Amino acid sequence: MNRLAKLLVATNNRGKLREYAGLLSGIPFELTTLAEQGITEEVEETGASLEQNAIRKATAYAGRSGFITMADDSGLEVDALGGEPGPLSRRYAGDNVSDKQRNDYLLAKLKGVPWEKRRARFRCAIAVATPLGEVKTCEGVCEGIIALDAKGTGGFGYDPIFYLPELDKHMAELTLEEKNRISHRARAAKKARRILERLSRAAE
Ligand code: ITT
Repeated sequence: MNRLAKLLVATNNRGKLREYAGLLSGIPFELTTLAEQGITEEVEETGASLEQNAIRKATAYAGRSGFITMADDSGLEVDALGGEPGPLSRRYAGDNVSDKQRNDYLLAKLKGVPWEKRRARFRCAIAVATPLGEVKTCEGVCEGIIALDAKGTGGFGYDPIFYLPELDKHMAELTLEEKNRISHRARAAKKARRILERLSRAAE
């Protein structure tokens, strides 16, 4: 039997890695990580959009590793803040702050904003790049509401303050499997799976 080609899942975020291990199960690649490959360089997220940042990360790490590489850039868009923090989601509230501090900052910004004006969405842009520079992208969105306070210990990032009306739960109250059924990343990964299957067939 042929050995499976490797797919580098290029993220330094452990929460994302845990999710991708489930979301990509059964794909025709063996998953590897930046840590496993000993790659420590960070790629700056200087693009104007999530998609541009995902492309920057995927192409840089594919060139560096020699493996087909997948990267995602994700963000939270809050309607009452004109779509902020968006692509700036990681540095919102400043560098080197904890997820909790970022969540507190966002809740403070929305202080006094009534429930019906707290609509928001998570967006995940995935880019899949080959070492030769070919790149494909896809996207997934998950709609919700910024809650009045934080709840739950699952997930990561903004999950504790993101309320899902259909489930009557905050994202951080979901198990990994539940989040992987409905999240922005799950929706994008479903499309990425098709891109990866095509790449695998083309390499046969
Ligand atoms: P990599 O670039 O290494 O993948 P990152 O943590 O920098 O990891 P992003 O730039 O995509 O990832 O994330 C921007 C911010 O959005 C960051 O604060 C994350 O914690 C948050 N975020 C991303 N995905 C999320 C999710 O599924 N749930 C909650 N918050 C999320």
